[in-house]
Amino acid sequence: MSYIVLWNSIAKRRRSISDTFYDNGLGTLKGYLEDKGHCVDVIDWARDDVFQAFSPLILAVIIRKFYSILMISKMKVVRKLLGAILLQMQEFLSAIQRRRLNKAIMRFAYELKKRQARILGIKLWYGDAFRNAKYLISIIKKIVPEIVLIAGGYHLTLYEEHLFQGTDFDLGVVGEAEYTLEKILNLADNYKDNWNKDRFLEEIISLAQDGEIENLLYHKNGKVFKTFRRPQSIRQSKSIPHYLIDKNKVRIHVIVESLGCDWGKCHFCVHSHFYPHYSLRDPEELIREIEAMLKIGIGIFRFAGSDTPPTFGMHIAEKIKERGLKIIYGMGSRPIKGARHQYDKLVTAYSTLIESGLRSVFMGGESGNDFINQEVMNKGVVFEDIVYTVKALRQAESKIGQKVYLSLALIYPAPLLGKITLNELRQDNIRLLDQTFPDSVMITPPGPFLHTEWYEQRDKFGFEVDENIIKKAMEYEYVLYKPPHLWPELGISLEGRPFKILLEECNEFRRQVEQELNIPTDLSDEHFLMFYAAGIRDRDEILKTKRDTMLDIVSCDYRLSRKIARKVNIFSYQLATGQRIVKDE
Ligand code: B12
Ligand code: SF4
Repeated sequence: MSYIVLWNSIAKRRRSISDTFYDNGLGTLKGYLEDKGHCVDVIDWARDDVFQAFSPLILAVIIRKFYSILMISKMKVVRKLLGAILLQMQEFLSAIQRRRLNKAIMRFAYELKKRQARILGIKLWYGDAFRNAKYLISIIKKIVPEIVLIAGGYHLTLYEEHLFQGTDFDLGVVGEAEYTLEKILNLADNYKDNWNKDRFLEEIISLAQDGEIENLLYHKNGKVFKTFRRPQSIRQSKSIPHYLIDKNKVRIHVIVESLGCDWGKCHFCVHSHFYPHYSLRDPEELIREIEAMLKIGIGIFRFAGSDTPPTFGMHIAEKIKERGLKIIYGMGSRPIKGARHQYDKLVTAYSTLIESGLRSVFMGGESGNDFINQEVMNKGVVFEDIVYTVKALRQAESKIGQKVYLSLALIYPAPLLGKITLNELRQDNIRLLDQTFPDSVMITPPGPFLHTEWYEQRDKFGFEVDENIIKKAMEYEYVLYKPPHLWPELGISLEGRPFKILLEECNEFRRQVEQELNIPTDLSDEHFLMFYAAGIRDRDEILKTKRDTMLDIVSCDYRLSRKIARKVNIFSYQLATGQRIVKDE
């Protein structure tokens, strides 16, 4: 039996109210490795109390007050003055957060030394979280150099060998890591009483060279190597995550019902790189996992798949109903090609899903223009498909008499290839929103990410990117609320417009959607799931809560987000156990 510590990298401030969900990836690794007899500690700082502890509450409350005045003030001078003061205060807050986070990292390194940890796995996320992970490993190299450092998670799977440039990781594991970590820990069993990091690493590398360890990234003689990627297969074999219930995490379990995407060809998307094949989980297995979560007091779920096709979802929903399980959940649902011709079938599928607990849906629409969706996005669906899929969802909603919250995602602006104007694209998007009237629109600016067609064929799509774009993108902190002129330069331009202009165009469209169409923006299906559980269900309340939680994020006074999380936890517990009172664990 070997011991591994898994640490979740975090940014020094929250990015969203859903940041504190249980991390199912780390939970899965813990579940799998513990079932194999190893010992796993998950250290996850993405918790309500930890985020708050990084920011002095008094300062955060003052910042919040100033922002709320700024939001309603009509006088230009007052706005300018407040803007300048807030900028200084944010910088001061940032410096304090940095100091506190660095101190916590230092304490963590000493704790690892005390525990005599030999293997540390780090789950990487983009931006500030990645910078913090790099700081942690630089400290560990000084304080406990005998620890083997292993990187993993989506950020590593996307950037692979690029992550070894400028970081000191010993190893990386791409994609599903349970099987690779198991091999590494089995090997560590032989070094229990005679730990020797160099010899241990040499043995791993030699096994990797013999093709015995899959999904591994390692370096030798200054070069980075990748081993064969194990095809994922989750039909029967995904482990049930092990969680330690903690009142500072949100009682929502992200459940793997599928991995990858059944389409997988959108030109802007990286998912087929994360998961090269599309695989579905056996609904019976899912039910087993749902029942295990209900036993520990979790009754709210989010399906992890990029897309849960309604027909597959219906099988799961039927099983949930058969077993009489009382849960609520959210999921991703791709618009259906030819939705108009299978309309009745779709209404039936969505109705069954709603009856079994579906309350929120994320749908990628991308745009309301067919040329853009086909030639630029390669979305595989057109305007009519999106409209009829949403209609079917809405009809199912009224048939069952239960509201489902829909987040529709659009990319704006987009490469136009000289075929249409930006104004035409915007008009078509508005037409789409008029006909679908989603509960929220998630609007993102275009980005040519590594491993996407937009990146591979950047000239064709009109993108220009700096030479060191990969390094920059890995650390770039995407902060929605910051005015575009304060964003650091990213080194991307589209059809001659630099990224800051793209951000301004994107913000301008957001304003139009909010003010002219009166549709909230940037609320995802996870937000709606939380709001629903916390009793925030009607439009006005949702709009108000969106504004107020945005103030939480901007000011780092997270009291409202924490209050919502507490309500979600009570709801989730009551749903799972049928008991009315929740204990404060
Ligand atoms: C559900 C979801 C969420 C949920 C829950 C996340 C969770 N894992 O608990 C919520 C809403 C909270 C969320 C938040 C965020 N998410 Co999210 N999320 C997803 C989604 C839809 C599914 C993730 C999932 O459950 N996968 C299945 C699990 C089992 O996989 P996994 O966590 O990756 O774990 C496996 C491997 O990665 C690996 N592994 C995991 N950890 C470690 C650690 C080590 C040491 C090793 C070796 C291996 C390893 O082994 C695991 C088991 O097989 C994906 C998109 C998609 N469809 O895949 C986006 C996605 C992962 N999210 C993304 C992002 C950016 C975020 C945020 C940073 C967004 C933000 N707020 O700014 C936050 C970060 C949250 C945090 N803790 O800091 C990106 C990641 C892109 C990138 N370059 O990193 C994705 C890919 C979406 C996208 N934009 O394309 N997310
Ligand atoms: S954007 Fe969605 S539908 Fe398109 S390939 Fe990615 S996950 Fe699949």
